[in-house]
Amino acid sequence: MLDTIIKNGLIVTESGVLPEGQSIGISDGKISVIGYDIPEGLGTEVIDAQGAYITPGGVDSHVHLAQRNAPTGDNWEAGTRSAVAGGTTTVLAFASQTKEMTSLFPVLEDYHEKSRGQTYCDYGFHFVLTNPNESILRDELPILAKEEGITSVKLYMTYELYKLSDRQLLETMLACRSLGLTTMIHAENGDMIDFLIQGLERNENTAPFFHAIAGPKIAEDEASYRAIRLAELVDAPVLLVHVSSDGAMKHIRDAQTRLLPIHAETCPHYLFLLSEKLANEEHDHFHGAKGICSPPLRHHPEDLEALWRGIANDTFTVFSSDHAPTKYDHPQGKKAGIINGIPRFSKIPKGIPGIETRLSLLFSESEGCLPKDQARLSLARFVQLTAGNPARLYGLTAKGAILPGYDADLVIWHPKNEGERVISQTALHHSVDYTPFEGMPVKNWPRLTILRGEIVWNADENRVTGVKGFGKFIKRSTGRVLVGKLGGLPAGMNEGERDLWKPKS
Ligand code: DUC
Ligand code: ZN
Ligand code: ZN
Ligand code: ZN
Repeated sequence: MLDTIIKNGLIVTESGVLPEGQSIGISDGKISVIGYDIPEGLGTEVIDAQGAYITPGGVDSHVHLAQRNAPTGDNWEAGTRSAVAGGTTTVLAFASQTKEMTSLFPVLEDYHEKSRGQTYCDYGFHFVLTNPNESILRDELPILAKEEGITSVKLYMTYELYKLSDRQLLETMLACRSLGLTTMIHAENGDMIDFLIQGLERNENTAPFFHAIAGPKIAEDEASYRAIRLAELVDAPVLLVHVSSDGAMKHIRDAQTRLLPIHAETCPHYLFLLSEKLANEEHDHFHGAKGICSPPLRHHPEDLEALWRGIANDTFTVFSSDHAPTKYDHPQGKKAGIINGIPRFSKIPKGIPGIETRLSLLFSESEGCLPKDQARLSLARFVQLTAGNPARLYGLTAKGAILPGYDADLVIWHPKNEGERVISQTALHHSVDYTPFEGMPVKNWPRLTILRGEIVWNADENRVTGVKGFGKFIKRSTGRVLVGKLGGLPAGMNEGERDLWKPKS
């Protein structure tokens, strides 16, 4: 017997909207049937979607929760509460190694301890590797992948405490490639940025706005190009995270045209916000700290337009929030960047909240809210970017699609025009004290968020109806390469030349 039937909805898949009149039948938390005239049992709960769109629960594959370097940020409870209130049912967050840790297992235990029993949505971890020593690459990663369900890592090319050399990037990418892991890369040239910070500070240009000058597009372009060529040498699939520049996008596009397995992510702030946010306006100029993220917000409307083209033309594989919240009005939050009464942009924690607003912002620009000729993307592309692709790329095999056998993770939107609202901090569910999207109108908002068949957010009641602890840790499979293909030869190498240097397995 079915536990739940959802009727009168327009079901959206990656191939488009299914013909009208079909229902979704759910049993034991899974989608068991999709079709016309599904019979109800005696105890079947019926949900009326009221003619609105139904999309897969959002998969947000880039969020920062309970991070040691963000003491005022969201813990798992607040972050995942905010996630479900915005239609996201699965998040992937970062378990970060610090340089002095020579094994990843204590880090893993620490992240499990902090999250266990604390979440409103399902979740998994990526590992940030800052010290990828031989035993981690050779002995630990295989165990993490096969037994612990951690099938992706993030590597940094900037920040003293995080960045890896090109040599370390190559060795890590190669190890990950042989295990089928996805390598995420934060591509900014750390030396360029440090050099600029030093020069700006020497000239007393230390207000928040100068953060955007210290992280110019050229620093992202250069590192993105380098990351791509490094990946090409070792034939590794990678994903460039939080891409914000048209130059980086062009390198990615060129690589994709050459059928290299180069994936890319962008985030809401790079589509909607400009560096003028940092110059601020409101009452004192330190408010610009609210818009500090890395890479920085860009200067011109054309920068936003370029990224929207990447959304439309498939350059981007996933659309994530990069939810990296830090309280504004707190001495360990953004205000840690005021030193002896003087704002110092380089000391302001980097990152902005956005887990709850991600889906609505993008949905508002889609054919779900706008006529075809005004929309930035189709509904199918919306589903692909926010759920289908991140689920496949990161090995979430039961997530990201409305198909029989998949988890019944769904968003039921408001029927036309009934979901409009203006984004406001007062309505959000994170624990930080602002949203950088304050005052922005959205055309729709999730009316119901459903996780494994349970309603966890109900906008009609204006409350999170899920319970803390219902979210489960997901052991992921290895992900799929979604762009290009493996097995290509690096430019300039002949068949067989790779055998001369490749480790024998
Ligand atoms: N990288 C992220 O992924 N998020 C916030 C800041 C950063 O450098
Ligand atoms: Zn990053
Ligand atoms: Zn103020
Ligand atoms: Zn991030």
